[in-house]
Amino acid sequence: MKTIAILNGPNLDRLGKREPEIYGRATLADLEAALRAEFGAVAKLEFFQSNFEGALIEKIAALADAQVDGIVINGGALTHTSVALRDALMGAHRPTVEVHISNIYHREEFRHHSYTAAAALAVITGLGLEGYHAAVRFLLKR
Ligand code: CA2
Repeated sequence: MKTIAILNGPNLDRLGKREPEIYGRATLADLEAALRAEFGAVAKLEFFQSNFEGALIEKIAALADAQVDGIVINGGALTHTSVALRDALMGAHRPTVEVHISNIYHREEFRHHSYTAAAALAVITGLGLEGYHAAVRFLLKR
């Protein structure tokens, strides 16, 4: 059975609790339940959220050492700021899909650039939480 890690960065623990017009009403726990409902029988899913850049970097290194089969990452705002997160993903050499709930290209210009996208096989932006499902499906099929 393949193992797929689903990583969420800063403030995504607030999903469903604020800004529903941008991010919807579902919580991170709802997302985990929905992904487990769709993929739980065919994949081992590992969830991790942190508001700390270093914690995400250490998690990515641990996942690389464990040779995880795929990484789905929504780095939150770190997407647009963190060379360190990009280096961690680059160094992990694991198949990675970057997900954004909102369409970052419909938003402020500072969100249009992703430092981490170059470390990903694909970027999904604007599909809401469905983007995580598409990312896991893609990683399991390849
Ligand atoms: O659209 C996305 O998924 C983002 O990665 C979300 C980040 C944002 O900085 C990126 O530009 C795009 C922000 C996540 C904050 O999420 C919240 C959810 C509910 C309430 C407050 C923040």
